[in-house]
This record gives sequence, structure tokens and C-alpha cells, in this order.
Amino acid sequence: MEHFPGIKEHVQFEGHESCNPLAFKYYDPNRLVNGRTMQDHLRFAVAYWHTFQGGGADIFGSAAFNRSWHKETDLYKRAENTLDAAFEFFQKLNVPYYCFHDRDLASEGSDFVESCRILESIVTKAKEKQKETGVKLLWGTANLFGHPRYTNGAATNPDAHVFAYAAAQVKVAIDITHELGGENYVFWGGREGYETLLNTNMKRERENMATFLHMAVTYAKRIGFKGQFLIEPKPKEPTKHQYDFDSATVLGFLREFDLIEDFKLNIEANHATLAGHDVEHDLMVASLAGKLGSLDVNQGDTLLGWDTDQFPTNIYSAIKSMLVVLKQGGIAPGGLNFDAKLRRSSCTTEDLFYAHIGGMDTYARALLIAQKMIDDGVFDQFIEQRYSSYQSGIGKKITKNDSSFEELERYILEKGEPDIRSGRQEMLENIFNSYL
Ligand code: XUL
Ligand code: CO
Repeated sequence: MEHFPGIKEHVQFEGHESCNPLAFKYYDPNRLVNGRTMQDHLRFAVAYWHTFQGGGADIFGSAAFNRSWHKETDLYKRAENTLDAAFEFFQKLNVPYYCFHDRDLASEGSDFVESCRILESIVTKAKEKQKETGVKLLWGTANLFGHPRYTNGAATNPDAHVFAYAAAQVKVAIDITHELGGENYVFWGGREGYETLLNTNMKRERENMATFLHMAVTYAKRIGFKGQFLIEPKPKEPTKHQYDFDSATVLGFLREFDLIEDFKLNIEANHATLAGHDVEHDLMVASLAGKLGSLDVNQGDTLLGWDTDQFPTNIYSAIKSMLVVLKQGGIAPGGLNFDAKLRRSSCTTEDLFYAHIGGMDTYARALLIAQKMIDDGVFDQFIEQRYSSYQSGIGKKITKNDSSFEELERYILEKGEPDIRSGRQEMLENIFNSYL
């Protein structure tokens, strides 16, 4: 059965003058940018949860989308139909990767054993589909937040029984990610946080979370899983205080608990903005630590204070993100995963195409512009010049940690007041706009 009959052909690149809403205007997969194809730079992935399981539900209304692959009530059949729809979509969109939670591929069964059985059967089929189509798994993860058993957390649950359940579930999720050749495995601690300290032993919870991650590393090594482990920071929602608040917090946690060698970060734009940062801030903090591993590309709405997970159309933000990615030499084995969902009123399957085409074009265009900015070097030269006082004399001594407060006091007694220099923000913003 065809699930997207309205889309006959693969979505093609037609260039920015095309008026065809079902064509790429900027994403030209084989176009070379600084010696690498666009496809290799961007490594786009479709998020199975929003695109195939999302029903347009919001806090005031239940699922509203009417999807052909959700018609069956039998769990196995529904999972199979969803898989068929997913691979039809990947192919028609011409996207190289996808990402899933275990419970996106197949719903939970009546108990752990049945859940594993349904999952295993669908994984066998997914493996065939990957082989048939060449579409690959960017990352897998476990849903440790949807089921009521995780109400008080997973690895940070006050009940060891729930910790054990989460461990059993993640073990299987790593197994299936490994079986499907997943290039990364993501940990997003949906409920790893707390609502009130009146009932919370923060020390125990943080230590347990670290122990959980150590066990995951040990297990992955034991089975020979070579994918990159990633942690996805988010400051809140559904919890009020989430332990993986932002890049800086996660890096501190990984260092404190001796996990830094085994993890990188998956940065999601809307999570960074919930933490009160521009996304490029969190990307930069992760990248400077050598720990930027992947991106969940989406955007929030400045007028709404929650995780709206919209498809990314903000070209400014995308350019700033791509500047960080290009300067660190790329994002592989990570990629750009559309952790984004349609608005409730965008109820047709064509809307799924428009949304992804828009997101892919936004990042393709951002890639081209960011590369041009780097080639021209205007911003780099400005920054270099701005800090040039550290390249010689007293500045050089400071950077080499070869000075002292006494010497610097003598320096000031001799030289007096410094000149105040302009940061030229407005001029630089104008230059940035000249690239659009
Ligand atoms: C939730 C979120 C998750 C993770 C994977 O805000 O971003 O979908 O990406 O669990
Ligand atoms: Co995400």
C-alpha cells in the first residue's frame, strides 16, 4: 500500500528560482561545498516519533491526524505499516538517515517480554528495509519517559526496581541500535530531574545516573557497539529541573563522574533556547570541549515558553549553527536530525514533505552561506584583530601564564589607562546581513 500517494516522484533539487513547493531550492545532495558533498556535510535524519507517530496532540487536545499507517489495531501490523510508511517517506524525500526511540518502532506489549518480541520482529524488517533502500540509522534511543512507570524518573528514580527496568530497556535499545548499524546512541533524560527538593536526594540521583551511564558504556563495549554515545541536554520539561540542563552542565557532570571520554553531546536548538541560550552558544560550548557530536535541528517560538519543536526555518540561527559545525571540521558520525513536528493544523501527509523540505533547504542554504563567510574570513579577521594584544608583549606573557599580579601592577603604573575600543557589533551584523 502506498502511504503518500500524492507524492509521485522523489523530491528533486530545482534551484532557488523554482516555484514548485515540492522541490528543493538549496539542498542539492551531490553539490560540493569545500570538497565534501552537501549530503555528507548535513547528514539529515527524519525523527520517527514526530513524523510517523506524532498525531498533532497538544495540551488541550488529543491526536488529530488521520494516518493510513495507524488504522490497524493489532500492534504488530500497525508497527509494520508504520515502518512501510517511514521507508516510503525516506525514499521519496531522499533523506539518508532516520532516528528512533524503541517505542516508536513498536508500542509496548503487555509485559517486558512481549515488548521485546514485537520490537525484535520489527527490527528484523527494518534491517531488510535499510538494505533495500540504503537508508541508514543515525541513532537509536530508549523512551524512558512515556510509560507511567517512569513518572519519578528512570535512572534517577527513587525506586531501584525502576532503575533496573530502565537498564533492561536500554540494554535492548543498544542491542537493536547495534543490530541496525546505528552510528550513534542517544541518552535524553526526559524525567531525570526533580520537581521539589522536599522529596529528592539529589546526591543519590546524580550518582545513580552516572552509574547507569557507566553500565551502558560497559555493555556497549562488551557487545562491540562502536557507535558514539551522546547526551542530549534539556533544562526542563517534563521535569521542572533537569540534571542535563545545558552543554556546560553536562560537560561538568561527565567530568565529575569520569564519563567524559565516552560521551559527546547532541544539541537541540529548542532545548538551548529553553535554557536561556542562543543555540549557537550551546553548540560552541560543546564544540570547544571537543564534544559536539550531533544536532537536533528545530526551533521554538519566542512568544511561547515551551518546547514547540517547530521545523527550522530561521536562516540566521541555522547559519550561526553551521559556522560552529564547519569550524570543527564537520559533524560525522552525528548528523542533523529533525526533532520537529507539524503544527496541529498541518494535518495532511503533504505537510510532512513541506516541513522537511523547508528544514533541509534552510540548513543547505545556511551551509553555503556559512562556508562563504569562513572563506571570506571577515568575522575571523575581525576577531583575531580584536584579541591581537595577546600576541605580543604583556598579552603574550599573560597567555603563557608567565606574568604575575605584581608585574601587571608595574605595567599599569607605567602605561596608565587603556583605550576603549569598539566591538563594532552593528557593523558586523550589517556584514552578516549582506550575505543573505
Ligand atoms: C525531547 C527530545 C527527545 C530526544 C530523544 O524534547 O528532544 O525527542 O531527542 O529522546
Ligand atoms: Co531531541
